[in-house]
Amino acid sequence: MSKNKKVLVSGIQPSGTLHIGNYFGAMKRFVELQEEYESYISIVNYHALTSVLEQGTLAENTKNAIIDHLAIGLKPDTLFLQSDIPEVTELAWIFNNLVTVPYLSRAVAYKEKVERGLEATVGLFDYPVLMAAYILIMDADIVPVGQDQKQHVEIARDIAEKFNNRYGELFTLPNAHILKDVAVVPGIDGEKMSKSYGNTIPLFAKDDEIEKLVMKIVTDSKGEKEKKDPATDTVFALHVLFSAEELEDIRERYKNGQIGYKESKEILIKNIKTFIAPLRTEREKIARENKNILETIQQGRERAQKRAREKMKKVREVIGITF
Ligand code: AQP
Repeated sequence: MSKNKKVLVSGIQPSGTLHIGNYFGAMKRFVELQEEYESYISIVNYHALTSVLEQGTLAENTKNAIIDHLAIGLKPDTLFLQSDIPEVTELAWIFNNLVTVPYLSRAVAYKEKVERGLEATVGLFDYPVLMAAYILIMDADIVPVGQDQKQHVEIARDIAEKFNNRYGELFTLPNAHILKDVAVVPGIDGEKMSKSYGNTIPLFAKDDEIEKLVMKIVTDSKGEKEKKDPATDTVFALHVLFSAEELEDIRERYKNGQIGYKESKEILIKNIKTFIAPLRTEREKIARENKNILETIQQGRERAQKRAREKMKKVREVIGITF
């Protein structure tokens, strides 16, 4: 890869079945930008440990997440597991000594997860520091994420500045890369779609699952002939992602009271099925042909390890661990 390319770094937690929010919010851009940027995409299994404690589940989710990324067209040499780069957890410990508890207490995602019932472990609290270590060790210029991760990228930037001020310019300051239209994809309950909220449409859902889930999307109680507001309707928010060609027509029909939610959902089902079918076929093929999925991403692992090791050597020197 060319030295002149800017560096793109991002990741996905194997904390459940990946969904269309993960895809439009982040994964799609990994694929779209992988030639333009020198890209490093990781399945962040140590992050997932903050919410998934069953051994079998974490391993299975991790394997599935690798296959999912290959199925959407990500190149295998771009992909690796976070746990293959132990330097990330090492760097997180160093950063732990730069950030304060009051500063990290401002992290919104931590508060939300605890409010939703996740145990308030030190790991969950420290999640943004581990994320900063991963982003900074790879010297990321841009980090494509959904809106919910914006604050975490800002924390990474703050940590980089603090480190550079204390020890000299070593880390690149990263920027979050967020697209307005897909910043927060809503789930079937209208809240942010999230693996742990039970409100997702899986990225590789089967047809009958798509039908059931879309029919469950919560709407207001307006009748077929009543005027509806596309800006506040979850079904319409998903049309924006899947129904490009019909979008303006559907928008007008909403405003003029010419479409009921049932018909709107039926159109959405048709379009989601059309979108997912080829991805599902590709996924099945990859799962069939790549019996050892870790071998498939070996190059990605080696590429990322080399980069992280070089950076970490410099970090140890400037902080006085090696001399
Ligand atoms: N609903 C969403 N809309 C837009 N982007 C989203 N992302 C997640 N949900 C949406 C983006 O997907 C990337 C990977 O997310 P993650 O797995 O690292 O963690 P997350 O943001 O916490 O995702 P979930 O699905 O909500 O997982 P759980 O329930 O385990 O916490 C990120 O770029 C994220 O912004």
